[in-house]
Amino acid sequence: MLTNEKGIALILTLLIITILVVSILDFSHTIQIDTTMTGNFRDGVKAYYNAKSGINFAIALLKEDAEDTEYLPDDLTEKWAKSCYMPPLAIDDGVMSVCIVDENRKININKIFKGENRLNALQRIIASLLDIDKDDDTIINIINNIRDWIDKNDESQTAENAEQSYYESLDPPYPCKNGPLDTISELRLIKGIIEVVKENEKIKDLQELMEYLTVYPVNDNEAEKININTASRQVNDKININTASRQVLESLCYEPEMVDVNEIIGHQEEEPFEKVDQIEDFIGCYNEIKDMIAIESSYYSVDATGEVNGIRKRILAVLKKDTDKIKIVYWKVE
Ligand SMILES: [Ca+2]
Ligand SMILES: [Ca+2]
Repeated sequence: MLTNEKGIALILTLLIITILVVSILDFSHTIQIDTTMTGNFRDGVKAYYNAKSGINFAIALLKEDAEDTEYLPDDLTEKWAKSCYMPPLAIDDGVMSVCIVDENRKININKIFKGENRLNALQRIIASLLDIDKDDDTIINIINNIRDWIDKNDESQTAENAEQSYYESLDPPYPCKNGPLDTISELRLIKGIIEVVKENEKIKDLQELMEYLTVYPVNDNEAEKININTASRQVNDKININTASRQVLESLCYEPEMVDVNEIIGHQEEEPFEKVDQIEDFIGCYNEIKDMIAIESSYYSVDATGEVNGIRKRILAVLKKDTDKIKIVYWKVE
């Protein structure tokens, strides 16, 4: 009996010890995970703040640019435009990098109803990016579907195009926007576009179009705001000739050859245009498109990354440079 009791006691003791050992091991494992999580979380927070410093840095650069009322053009020789070539900056246990690109160097999808020339420029650049003839049915359909997506009415351009009844019939259904695009990604929702891009040899991802197309300013009233007290800067929805890419410049006239792209790019790098009419000699269709080009920019996209111990955070923002302030109009953390 005594032996049995001793035996049970021993087993109990062993069990308790085993439970204790398992608990301690588990506990120490939990502590280890917690420590790792705390470290990752802490590094993530730090990385986020490093990325945020990048945005603040961009705001400071653009504010400085806005305050220089002696020099109005926005061009590639300016400080903000050099940000993309800067090496990552050491900051708070990690690094920060930032790249500012003006949105006015792109063709605005939302402004296609501001005249034939804007619509034609969009048609030509989409055709050129996809390497399809601009008069091909594929391109005409894309353009008409974009028009129907944006225009307020519910009447499709042709029977091929899409308004509410088409989008309602999809699985899952979603409404036709009947208004301006808020982001370039919204192109995904428009009939036919994603299919054409996927099958395309030249462009495989819609994001590649972001380099050439913009939605800013989204609304017309944003573009027309002028501060008459200082009258120095106007928020504009035009294409900045001082920053526009080769592809955008080539889309301005009926034929790419009508634009002396090499001459304009030479000016962008060495001697930026200080007045719109200085470009007259280099653009064959100048008189037709002079109302859609400018030498200044109002919207800038900023891509800022912060990294701490291998943990990265990225902030994508769009800033609007007004006469007297910089406003954040888009913010996304990745
Ligand atoms: Ca400037
Ligand atoms: Ca519509």
